[in-house]
Amino acid sequence: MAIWLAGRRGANYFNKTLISTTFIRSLQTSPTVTASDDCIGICRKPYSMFPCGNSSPPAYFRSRRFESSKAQQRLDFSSSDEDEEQIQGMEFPGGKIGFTSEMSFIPESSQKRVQCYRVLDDNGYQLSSTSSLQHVNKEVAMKMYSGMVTLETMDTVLYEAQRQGRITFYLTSFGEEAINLASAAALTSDDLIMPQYREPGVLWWRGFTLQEFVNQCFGNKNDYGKGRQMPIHYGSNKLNYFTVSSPLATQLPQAVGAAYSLKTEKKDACVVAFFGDGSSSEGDFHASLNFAAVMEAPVVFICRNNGWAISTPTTEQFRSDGIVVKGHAYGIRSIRVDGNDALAVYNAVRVARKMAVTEQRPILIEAMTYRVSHHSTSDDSTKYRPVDEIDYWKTSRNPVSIFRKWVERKGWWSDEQESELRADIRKQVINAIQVAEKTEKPALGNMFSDVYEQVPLNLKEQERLIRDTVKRHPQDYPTDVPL
Ligand SMILES: Cc1ncc(C[n+]2csc(CCOP(=O)(O)OP(=O)(O)O)c2C)c(N)n1
Ligand SMILES: [Mg+2]
Repeated sequence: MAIWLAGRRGANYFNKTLISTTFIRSLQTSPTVTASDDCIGICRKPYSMFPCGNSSPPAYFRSRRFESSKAQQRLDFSSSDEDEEQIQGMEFPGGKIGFTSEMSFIPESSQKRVQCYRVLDDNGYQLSSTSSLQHVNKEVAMKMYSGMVTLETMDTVLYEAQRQGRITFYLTSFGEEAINLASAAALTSDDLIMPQYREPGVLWWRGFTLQEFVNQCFGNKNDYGKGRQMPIHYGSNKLNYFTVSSPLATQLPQAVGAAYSLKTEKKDACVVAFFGDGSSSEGDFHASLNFAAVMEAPVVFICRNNGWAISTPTTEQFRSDGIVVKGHAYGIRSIRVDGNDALAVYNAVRVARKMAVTEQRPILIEAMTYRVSHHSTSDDSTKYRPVDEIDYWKTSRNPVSIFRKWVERKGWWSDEQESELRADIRKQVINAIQVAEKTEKPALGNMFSDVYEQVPLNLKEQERLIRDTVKRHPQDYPTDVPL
């Protein structure tokens, strides 16, 4: 459990350097290689990719991408202190590469792990070296904090509701409240969100009401998905939040496509795709990173590395230093942040968003955190991980408490306000449950609509069968689902 151990090592483990220095540069910004002097019409150099040793490809080789951007820079082939042999590089497909007589394999991993950007320590004290950064103002900070408390409270009440048999399934975001709310705060409402499923706080930030969340979980007629999805599969066209989809990582290639579309339309917005460490094992993740890099799509990938994919720990998921190094491999500027530090997440997402939009390039953020809850109501995580590990993250590294200490120290929050807020939200969620429970379900016919313009014969047949069955066994059919 590398993440857990790292956490135990305490604050010193985390880097204190400024964000601007910690984005892993995907591309060097050295000037492009110029045409060789000895070119006399036919290039004498072997393996020269292009006639005349010209570094720029002829017209038929050039990309047909929408538009080249600042992101499109060529890699420098050598550094100044390397030997003569190295300097005599040659053109290969993809650019000039230096030679070396030393046979050395690139090691499978670097000796030092990529450091983690943070602003606050575990006691909510701001690290001195981060003072030059502009932090959130009072209004934004208090909305972030209220959102974190709302998410925590909604999760507690709806989890209980599932245990009471009132809803079929639930999944909490305990331990990941900072990633949810701080990333949401750093974006604009025009940015499109492609969620995985543990990011409802982003939707709350944009104005999704507690009643809307609860309607979805109850699958009543006011659920935008018309009761056709499992609970927690939220979505909102109005709020630019794509509907959660159960198959992991499918949102990632869609995010790149949507981002490319924003690029062609010259929109002042980006796509923000959330995913877990487990999703990074899907082929879709790799295809998406490569696709985004090559197409220079304005997409911010935010990986919530919470240490677990249900019962699979990250140590069984990959051998690399987490997710952040994969960005580098695909040519994407990347950063690792402390996902339990709301200010670090806010700063990193804000800068990432700006780079994605103004430079038209993808950015990858790996937010280190821990899934404090069981994976979902279908899981019991004490069967595969020690309870004291869970408790450690719940108490010593709780993102809500860390941020609360910071806002309290600023004089923006008090114990009275805290208890008032928690009681008020609990009341609101319980009230929303009562309303949602009384609201009738979507009519039966909705099961067969909205996918095909012309309902195909097999679906028509299925609808006929179910209606016949209901007629024959009305006592088995729920009374709150209109026919
Ligand atoms: C393609 C696919 N494979 C497997 C699953 C089953 N599954 C659902 S959630 C999950 C774990 C995902 O872990 P991670 O991406 O780390 O997200 P987390 O739950 O930790 O937030 C798995 C394996 C799925 N939904 N889709
Ligand atoms: Mg995970």
